[in-house]
Amino acid sequence: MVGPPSTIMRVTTRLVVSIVLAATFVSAGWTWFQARRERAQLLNELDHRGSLLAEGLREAAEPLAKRADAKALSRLAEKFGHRDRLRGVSLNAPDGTTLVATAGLPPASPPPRPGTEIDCGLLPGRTLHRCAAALENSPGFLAVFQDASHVKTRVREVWKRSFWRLLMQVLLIVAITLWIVRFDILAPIERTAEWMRLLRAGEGGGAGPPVGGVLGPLASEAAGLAKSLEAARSSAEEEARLRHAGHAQWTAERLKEHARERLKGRPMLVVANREPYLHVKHDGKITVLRPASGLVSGVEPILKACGGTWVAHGAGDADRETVDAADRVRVPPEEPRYTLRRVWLTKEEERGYYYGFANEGLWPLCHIAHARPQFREDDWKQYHAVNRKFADAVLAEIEGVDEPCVLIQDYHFALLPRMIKQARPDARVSLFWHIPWPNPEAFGICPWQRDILDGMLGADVLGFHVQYHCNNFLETVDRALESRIDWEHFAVKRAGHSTMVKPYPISVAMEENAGPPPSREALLRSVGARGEIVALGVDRLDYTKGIVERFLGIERFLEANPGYVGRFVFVELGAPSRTTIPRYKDLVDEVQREAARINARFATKDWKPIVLAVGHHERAVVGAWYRIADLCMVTSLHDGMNLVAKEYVASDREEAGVLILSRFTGAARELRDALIINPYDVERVADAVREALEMEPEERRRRWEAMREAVRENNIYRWGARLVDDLARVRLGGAVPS
Ligand code: ADQ
Repeated sequence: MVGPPSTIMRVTTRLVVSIVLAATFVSAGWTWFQARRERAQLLNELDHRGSLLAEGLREAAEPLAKRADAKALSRLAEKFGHRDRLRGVSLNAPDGTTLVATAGLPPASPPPRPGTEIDCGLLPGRTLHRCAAALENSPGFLAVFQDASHVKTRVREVWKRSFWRLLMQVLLIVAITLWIVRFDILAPIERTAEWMRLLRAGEGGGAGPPVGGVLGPLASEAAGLAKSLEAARSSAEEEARLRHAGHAQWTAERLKEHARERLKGRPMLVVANREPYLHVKHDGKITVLRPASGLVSGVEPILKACGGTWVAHGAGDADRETVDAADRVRVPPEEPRYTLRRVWLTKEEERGYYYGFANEGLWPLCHIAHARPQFREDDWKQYHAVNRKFADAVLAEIEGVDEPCVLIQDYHFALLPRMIKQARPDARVSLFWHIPWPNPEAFGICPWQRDILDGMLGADVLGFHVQYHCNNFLETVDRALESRIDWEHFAVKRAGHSTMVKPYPISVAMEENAGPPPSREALLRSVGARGEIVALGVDRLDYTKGIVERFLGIERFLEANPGYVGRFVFVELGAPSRTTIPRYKDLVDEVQREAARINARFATKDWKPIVLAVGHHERAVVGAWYRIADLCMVTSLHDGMNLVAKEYVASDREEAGVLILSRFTGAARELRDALIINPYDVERVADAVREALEMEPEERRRRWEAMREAVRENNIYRWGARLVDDLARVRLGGAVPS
């Protein structure tokens, strides 16, 4: 236990003394006021009663003055003044000398003040109250005396009552203050100190400090601090482990350091259609969504290290409510390190630029998946206009920044590199193309191919996932534009400006120490699936992902291997995507129709072979499925890289899993120990499923470890580091591309 800190006790004492002083001051003031009121009221009563008596006695007593008949005066006084407080009556000469008086009265009494008919008041220094009334037919005056000792007593009582009340209040205040300090401040501080001690010793801390209430805000800050500390510690441990193992593996920390050193602290600017944090409304509250994206995990560490800005389309329904006047918001929300600058698009712009030219034009153009690209003049205009809009936002953000670094992402922004470079020749600009690049004949059908190539060649560094896509790009440029291709260094020289074209295979981070494995039964139950062998598919519902081809392979597998009916289940986590485009809507129907047809063929009373779980699942849920699936199937017809394949391999599983992987993915070039298939070859897909399920455990383990080693070596942080390196190496000062 930690002893009560003396500072807190000092503060508490000060607090108590201040409260007591304040209470005493207020109470004394109030009592003084009450005592005065009480005294005035009692004197008033005496005045009133004395005046009545003096009035009543004056006429009858006047003759007694001449006779000096004290006895008669006493009788008279008793008759009139049979009252509690009456002490006596006197008749006095004009100078105050008593002529005749009842017993026990002073020998003289001051004459009434001139101008008063009946003069009442306390006699100075006495506990006597006197009312004097001038006689009517002779000089002199009549005085009525009353006992006023009760006035003092009552006033004293008021003060005494007040004192006891104050004392009770003070005791209560002290007790309550001590109670609050002890249980609401000292106890949580003691618990937090103990929690911090354990944290420091590396023995706990995970759940955050065990306090709430008034210290709640402090607690959540401490929890954030603890999280950072733990992350730093585990990263340092990881570094130490790798150093010990002689590895030079890339980690988020290492990438941060590397970026800081290579970019010499220059801020970085990332442009992507997708934002790293979306603000959305959920149950009337604004929450933050982090999209599952390889791009975000690769680029964010660089921004966290160097600071800078991420420019993206603000697509969350509460995005506008969370930005400042310049459309900026600091992120990550829990520990702001860089700025997210949101660009707003109208419905027409989104339709033309995003759904139209990017996803109905460029997407099918670059993927060989037998979907006809749609090229509409209007879409192209919107694409151009939105690229201009983003260029303006980027230029505003880098104004005044010396040699800024701009990392542009994907096929949504083919025109952006040139727009930026023309306005800012001193900027280092890269464009990373996340999807494949087809051969020159295929790309040549695009009516605006020259504008697109020209826009892209504004970049200093141009990246694709694999060398094959780089080669296709260089050949396309060779055919379509006047330029010089340097095949030795993979660069395009045009009008004095050079663009380096290189492969940067994107990747994921390895999942380490993910905790106890999830419950297989609970996961299967959550989607209404049954089966002792689980195969998994995770995709955006996109026609390039070969989902229907996968189903056909499963159908053939069950046909050829009936022993697996009732035992094997395939679960597809399919996220609806671009659903306003007819081809995508048709695909959802087709996928559902095919699953229903195959299920109808093989289903038993309580089992079916294909379970569709359509929806965008939480990252943690997808991760849990990776950990329990015996087999993961990636059957893309064409795919730049495919991160699902790598995510499965990177997952923290107890048992080795098997990956079936399309040869038309970029990932197939690295994960050579997967079962590589051609998704159009239904027989081979079916064979691969059987081969996966019947593979010798040793072989399975060997392949699994080899694939993990490949992902560990080439992880997402390495991807980011290589991009940063090449951007930092760019020699500025060449001719400005015009
Ligand atoms: P995508 O075509 O989106 O990416 P992919 O690389 O497989 O394809 O990445 C998909 C991501 O979305 C993965 O992180 C996956 O976990 C997640 N995801 C898929 N289905 C999901 C679901 N139902 N619920 C939740 N999350 C889901 C493009 C290119 C790829 C390239 C990447 C990165 O088409 O070739 O690999 O960019 O460069």
